[in-house]
Amino acid sequence: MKLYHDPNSRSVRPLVVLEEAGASYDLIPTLLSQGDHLTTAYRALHPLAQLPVLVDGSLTVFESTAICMYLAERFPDRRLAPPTDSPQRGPYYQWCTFVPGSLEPAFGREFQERNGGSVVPGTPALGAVLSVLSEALAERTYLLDSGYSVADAITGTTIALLPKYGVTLSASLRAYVERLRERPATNKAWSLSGL
Ligand SMILES: N[C@@H](CCC(=O)N[C@@H](CS)C(=O)NCC(=O)O)C(=O)O
Repeated sequence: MKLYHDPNSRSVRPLVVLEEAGASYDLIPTLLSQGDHLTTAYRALHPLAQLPVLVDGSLTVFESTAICMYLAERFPDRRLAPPTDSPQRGPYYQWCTFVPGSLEPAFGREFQERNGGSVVPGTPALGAVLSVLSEALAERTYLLDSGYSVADAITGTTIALLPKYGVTLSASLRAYVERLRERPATNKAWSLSGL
């Protein structure tokens, strides 16, 4: 299994999952700053020439959320997703897609507003999105009542990065990041990525 990785990119999310899964994998350094993603060989793996990409034998998967969810199914014994017949499955899908569906657009809005740009109608404010997470995590250890899942790898890694962009986290979100950092696998992946 190979993960194309830049420590300053969304590839940190599947790196956390690979570590949490105890998978054996090769990290293929692909530095955006060096243009490593712009080669013909890399474009053959990702049609938008973006990170991350996972190659598992003859299978290639892009989109960081999809890779994380794929890895949860690929290593079922590690219980990184609730069972398919669990009522937690709905909240699992909800939280796995909350970062790409709500948090990333809200961060984009924040960035546009800071630079005096116009906002895409219907995009929630970053503060509102972070409040939703903050309230959910004030009541539970991880996003799902059933325990840790790849939804936490996706969300926690994103939240942990936000202070680097000048975003202040609530006490609930800071405590969540520290709880995740106490997990040896997550800590290893984050440390490898300067988090
Ligand atoms: N929705 C995609 C977004 C991928 C993405 O924007 N990747 C960034 C790095 S975090 C990238 O490769 N940027 C370089 C570029 O677009 O040229 C995902 O989650 O994988």
